[in-house]
Amino acid sequence: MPKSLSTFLEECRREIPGEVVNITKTVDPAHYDVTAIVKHLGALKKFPIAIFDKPLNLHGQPSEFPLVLNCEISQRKTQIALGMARDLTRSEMAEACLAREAQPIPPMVIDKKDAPVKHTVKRGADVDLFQLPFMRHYEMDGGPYSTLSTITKDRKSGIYNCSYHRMEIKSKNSTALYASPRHLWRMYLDYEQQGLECPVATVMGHHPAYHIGACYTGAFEVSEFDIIGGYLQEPLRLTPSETWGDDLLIPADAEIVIEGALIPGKRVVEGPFGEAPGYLGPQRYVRCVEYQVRAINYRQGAMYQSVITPEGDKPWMDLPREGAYLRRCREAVPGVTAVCKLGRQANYNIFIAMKKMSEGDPGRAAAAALTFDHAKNVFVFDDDIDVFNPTDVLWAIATRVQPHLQISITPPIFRGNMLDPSLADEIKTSCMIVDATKPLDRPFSPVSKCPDEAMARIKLEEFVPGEVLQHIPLDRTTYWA
Ligand SMILES: Cc1cc2nc3c(=O)[nH]c(=O)nc-3n(C[C@H](O)[C@H](O)[C@H](O)COP(=O)(O)O)c2cc1C
Ligand SMILES: [Mn+2]
Repeated sequence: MPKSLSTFLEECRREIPGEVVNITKTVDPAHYDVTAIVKHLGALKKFPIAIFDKPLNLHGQPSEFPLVLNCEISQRKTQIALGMARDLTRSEMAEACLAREAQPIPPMVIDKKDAPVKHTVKRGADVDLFQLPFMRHYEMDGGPYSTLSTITKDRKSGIYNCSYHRMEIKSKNSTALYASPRHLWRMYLDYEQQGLECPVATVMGHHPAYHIGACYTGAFEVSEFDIIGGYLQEPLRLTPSETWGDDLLIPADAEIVIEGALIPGKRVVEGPFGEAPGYLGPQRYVRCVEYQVRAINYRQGAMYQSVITPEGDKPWMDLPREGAYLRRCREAVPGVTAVCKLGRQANYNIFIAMKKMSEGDPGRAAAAALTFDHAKNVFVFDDDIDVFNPTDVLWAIATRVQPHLQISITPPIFRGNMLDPSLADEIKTSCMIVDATKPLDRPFSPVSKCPDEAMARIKLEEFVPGEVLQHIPLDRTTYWA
């Protein structure tokens, strides 16, 4: 059976039954009920897949579409989503993502009559986005938003692109889509310069491997449906759209796909919007385009998916990017063993671990990180430091760094991220490199430890019997909650 959100949920119900929770009480996603529930759960460090069976739609009436959140969160769920063994470490998972990208699988086209997403098709005057359970995510959001992956196609080469874009729901058949100056924007401009509408579709629910694959950031010329096939480990099934027929294919096994056109020569004000870095992003009209929705396709029993999570949006969707950093840093310095880029603490911060073979290696790896994505502060550690553990990271910064020797600050010459509220310039940023590795060229105190011989010789259970041990409570003191 082709992979879909339902096949993923079934697998999770089997593998991690405690982590799939149906919430049967009515909720109003457009008035923060869902945000509050997800935040309350997050405060308890609980991140179950939450299926809201009875959300209200934007008419304030019961929606026919359940709302599903938190599929792309936690290591175990990501392993299930990507069909990876449960004993893989996070670095191994990031590397496995790179391997998938290196082995893309081309999509296959199926007839509309065989496509589950064509079970119901609403066109023209029947299009009503207000029937969907869209969320207002954060206080002061300009309206209900959806932040799922959007499909466009290059006019000249026919290459498909998938990228995420915030879109504010403006009316029953229009949204305002915001695009950074990347691939979708380049494709849109090419249509706009010809005075043409840009064909577009947005996938509002699919197997999480689709969502993770759609985060791929690579060369313009790469067909991202092939990359998504690599992540799914099967050909992505596509079918013609209503608006553009064979000229714009849409995923046949998605839950809901909206489609239509990005209008040339028009900009729409949207925002503010609570953005992924954890701050309210500004209202904009630059690169905010009108998205006219001309058809909605959905499968029988379709579910609508949202990707907001309680600890910053999309943590595990960044896994492919963590892999991309690992590859780049390792190309610069072969001794690099791990890179942490995923999680709220690692947004604009990059943590690199390495077996340092020469002085200068940390600077080289840090420079490789700074030429990619949105790296701003790069911290480099020896490989005994677990870069995914904030206590380890801060211990090394405290004890292995002489600030006047090991901290370098660049002039503000790098392109930063417009969502970084600390920017003092419109887009440019300074960067910092903290070399927290031990020096090779002068003596350095060894880390104190119990001799390996003693650890192996002394068996704890011979001194503290199991029945005593099991009654000693776990110390729940946490410094980093
Ligand atoms: C949940 C989520 C929301 C995002 N929102 C936006 C957005 O509003 N605008 C934007 O330009 N990029 C946004 N991004 C980032 C890009 O869409 C993403 O990096 C994309 O996959 C890059 O595609 P491209 O390299 O093909 O342009 C978002 C990413 C995610 C995961
Ligand atoms: Mn792209």
